[in-house]
Amino acid sequence: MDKTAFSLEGKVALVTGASYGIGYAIASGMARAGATIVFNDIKQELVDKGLAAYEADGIKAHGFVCDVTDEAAVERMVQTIQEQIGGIDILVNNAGIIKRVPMCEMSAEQFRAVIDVDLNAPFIVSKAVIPSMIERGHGKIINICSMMSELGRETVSAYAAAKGGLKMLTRNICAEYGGYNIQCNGIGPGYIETPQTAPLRERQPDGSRHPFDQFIIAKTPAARWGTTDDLVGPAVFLASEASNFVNGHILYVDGGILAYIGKQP
Ligand code: NAP
Ligand code: GCO
Repeated sequence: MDKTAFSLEGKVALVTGASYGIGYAIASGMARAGATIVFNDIKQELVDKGLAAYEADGIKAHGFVCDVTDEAAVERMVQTIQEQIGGIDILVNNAGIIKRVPMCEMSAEQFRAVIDVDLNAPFIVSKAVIPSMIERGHGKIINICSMMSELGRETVSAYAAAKGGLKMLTRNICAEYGGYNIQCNGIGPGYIETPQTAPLRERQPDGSRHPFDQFIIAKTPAARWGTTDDLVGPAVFLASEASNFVNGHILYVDGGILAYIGKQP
């Protein structure tokens, strides 16, 4: 292996939902490794906010408004990227939503909305980029999975069903397209400090830590929440030639949560 194996120089990376949070950190890390960054978000304000943030970090990113659940819009975006920026070498399916509602109180419509963004959309976007990856003889797809790809918990039935499904979509893309030199892997973040998890970390009226926050610290051998930066090295590795024989794998980046039964009483 030569020292350029981790470089993303000359590669085009599309990171979905990457105006802020985990997607932003991963895209920025890939830019620092040499990639040209393309991202999308669902609203113009978010794309503008993302573009300003990338610029402030010295990164020239390309932003598109696109709802990843809209197949025709995704196909148009991918076509435009290919014509104006170049073939997509790396796809990160990052855009995601969560609804924390006890299962018996959740409507089928709410359930479907989560499945649509967290599972159907990675299928839609992957399907839009794979033909050109096959044509160009290589491709990297990284699906952002979750602890909930392996574990359940109260109130997140739709999210867990979607992220468990995403783990299997990852393996199926590997199975179906590995022969074309396409590697499809997942990253399973532990509990990461982002706006998505902010409600679980809110301070209590008396100033104490949220009970869920305390629970996560006790359940994580690293005894802390993850940061978006913790995900950058694993993402760059899975996007680079250093991982060319890693396929269909879910890399959990969780400070050890999945290895641990929890703090003894
Ligand atoms: P986030 O802060 O909520 O960011 C997700 C991004 O996706 C937002 O910019 C969001 O836009 C965008 N998005 C939502 N629906 C979309 C759609 N239909 N089309 C295009 N973009 C859309 O979440 P995050 O915490 O950074 O999480 C990113 C990914 O990591 C998600 O897949 C999440 O499930 C996963 N994850 C997060 C954690 C964690 O602890 N934070 C752990 C494991 C996995 P809006 O702001 O408009 O919704
Ligand atoms: C929740 C959280 C999680 C995390 C993450 C864990 O309510 O339990 O939001 O689902 O976001 O996906 O890996």
